[in-house]
Amino acid sequence: MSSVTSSANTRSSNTQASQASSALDYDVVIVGAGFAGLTAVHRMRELGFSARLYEAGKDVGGTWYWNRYPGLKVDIESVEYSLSFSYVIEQEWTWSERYPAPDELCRYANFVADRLDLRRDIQLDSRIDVAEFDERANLWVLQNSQGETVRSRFVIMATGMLNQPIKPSFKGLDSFQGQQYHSARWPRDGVDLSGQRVGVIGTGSSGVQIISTIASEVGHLHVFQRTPGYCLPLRNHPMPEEYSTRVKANYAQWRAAERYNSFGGWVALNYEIGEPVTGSALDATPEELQALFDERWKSGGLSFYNIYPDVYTDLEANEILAVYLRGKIRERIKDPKLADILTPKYPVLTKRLIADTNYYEVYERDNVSLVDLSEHGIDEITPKGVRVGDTEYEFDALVFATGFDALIGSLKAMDVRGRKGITFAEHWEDGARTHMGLMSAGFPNLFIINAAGSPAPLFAPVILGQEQIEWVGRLMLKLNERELDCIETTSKAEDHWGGLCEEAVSATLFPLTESWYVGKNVPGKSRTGLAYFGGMDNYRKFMTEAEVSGYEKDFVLSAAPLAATG
Ligand code: NA7
Repeated sequence: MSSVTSSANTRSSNTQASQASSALDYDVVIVGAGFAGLTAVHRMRELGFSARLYEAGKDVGGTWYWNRYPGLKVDIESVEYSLSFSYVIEQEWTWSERYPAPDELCRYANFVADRLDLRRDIQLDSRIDVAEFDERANLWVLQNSQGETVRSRFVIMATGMLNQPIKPSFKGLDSFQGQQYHSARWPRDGVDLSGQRVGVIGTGSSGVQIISTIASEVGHLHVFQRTPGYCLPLRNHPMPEEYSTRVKANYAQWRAAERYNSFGGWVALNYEIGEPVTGSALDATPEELQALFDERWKSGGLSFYNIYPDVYTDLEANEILAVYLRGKIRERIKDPKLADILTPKYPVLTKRLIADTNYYEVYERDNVSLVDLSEHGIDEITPKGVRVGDTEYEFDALVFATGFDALIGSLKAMDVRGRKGITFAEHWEDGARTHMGLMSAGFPNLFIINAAGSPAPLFAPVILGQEQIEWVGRLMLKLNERELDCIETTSKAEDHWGGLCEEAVSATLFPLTESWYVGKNVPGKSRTGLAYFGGMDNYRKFMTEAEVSGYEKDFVLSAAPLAATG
């Protein structure tokens, strides 16, 4: 184990070109090499902090390193779903498709790591097994899967909001004798499903993309659907050169539009920057509604998120859009009985929209069957397959597209011990507790990116992560300027933030639907403090207020003398 000499070394290293006390001591350890992690390495380096990033995967890319299922496409345009802090990256990288696939996203992450020379501060294939706060030394002591121990003053958890896959605890789950796959942990070398009898459980974004892609390859496919989604065409295709050139020439304008759009993305509407929609759906004329909806339908992807604000808060307004989209779904399904089962009834947008490619058309195939679980769920997984009521469906392979323990799962699964050895699993036992989705009480100098308590579910995580990391960087500089060692939030601040989160989500229609947005996809999971649904503008105000007030409210700053350890 390395020893730490004094706080002064780490405190001043941003002005003295990274004077970490030994090769294994850093101002900041960053966990996770997704877009947020890469951003953090770059930013910390710009500010003069010594940083080391640890990544469990063998390559950079984060979510897109792990998520490799067939047909995966990100449903946000590639020109938007990309990092905006580097002009060089923006100009030198050209996307090949309107919507990126994981391979291209990983190539992009590699390009960023190489072009910005980030690799020398990144350690791949290295999982952080334990992170423990040393209360005597005001330092984090972290152990990685290679058996190394490193000490850092700060920790940035860039571990992603949709990273901890879940499988429902079906009776007999382990008895199945065929192959089992989870959408989020697809074998990197792919799976040959040709001619096989395959069952897919789950029809969220992952299930829909998998089903549409494997239907033509498998012998027979059974789709187990509990709740149908609102699927609308992604309309992916090769990137038009003219569009790419135009965006690059005006990237600052595009980025500003993204940032200040309430959803942080989805600004492209038929390849133009769309204006945010204001006013009420209830005040619009039928002609205005039709024109707006048709324009979005033609544009594809998730452009329907840019809609009258009251669609999110008022059932009557919501129903106007829901009726339109249900009609579009029914137009795509020939069999009216099938259309009944595949058409969603819940308020639109309260579960994530699904951008599909020929999904409903798949059900015209003779080798695809839909099993409706809305009245009667799966009773058990058997050695041969899946039993629903009296029917046993036999499979060679089962695909679980059953989602994630969103927003809190990654940190709860890690052995991160704050003050008094308390872990996130313990601290968040009854629900997520954060202040502004950035810090948790009892975890000093540890920052959480794009996770619990933040607006991440409804705002582009790439942009949010960047803004959070910039906020954290400025905070670290301020601590140094004021010769302080430590910042932490309080239980009272967490209560207050949890209350604000609850107030914001209660003002919307989201709680009416069982989705990961509100934690209802995991039995017993609380929605308290899970995410901030009050809008990015308001979230920014909280971040700014904290900063301009010198972190006096809702944080505790300290300059405790450090005891030498090691
Ligand atoms: P989602 O959107 O959480 O979808 C999970 C799916 O799994 C959904 O259709 C669930 O049905 C279904 N599910 C979960 N448990 C069961 C059980 N017990 N029985 C049957 N079906 C079940 O995860 P995805 O991976 O598709 O997408 C996650 C996000 O990634 C997505 O929103 C985008 O942001 C990208 P339910 O709807 O709960 O009835």
